[in-house]
Amino acid sequence: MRSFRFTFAFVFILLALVAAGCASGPEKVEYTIEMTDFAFTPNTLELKVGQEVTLHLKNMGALKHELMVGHEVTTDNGIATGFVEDMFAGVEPTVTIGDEMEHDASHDHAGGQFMVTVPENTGEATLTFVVTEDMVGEWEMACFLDSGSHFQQGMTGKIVVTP
Ligand SMILES: [Cu+2]
Repeated sequence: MRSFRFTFAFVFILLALVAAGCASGPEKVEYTIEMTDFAFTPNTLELKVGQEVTLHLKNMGALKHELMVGHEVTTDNGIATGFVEDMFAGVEPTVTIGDEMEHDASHDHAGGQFMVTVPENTGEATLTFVVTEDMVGEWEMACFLDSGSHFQQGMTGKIVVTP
């Protein structure tokens, strides 16, 4: 009788462990990035392939700001305009600005690059995406508003993606 109860407890624990293992889908991580005139805080994020990432952007500045993530800055007559390569190429993050789901926030920048624009004075935006293999590497995040002047004043950061 005693050994029966012991076996029952053992099987139960085993089932609980298996259930816990199955329930762990993609790891979910959330970060809040504060935008100010002219910085991202924190200005470095480390992400891993497979993670479901939610970024909360809060604009505490007096000016409108945007977030773009890519490689190699493009310039037009000396003005920084965006990136040659977009970290979100082929990915459609879910974007909410304030309380509203934005359908045209993504990939609407020149060259089809992804960007999110956040209203000034405590405006908020949220984006959610899953980190893909193609994102592995080091990326720059930046705001190119006001003819690239935010970028020039240091509104940049880094996203490091590891396998
Ligand atoms: Cu800006």
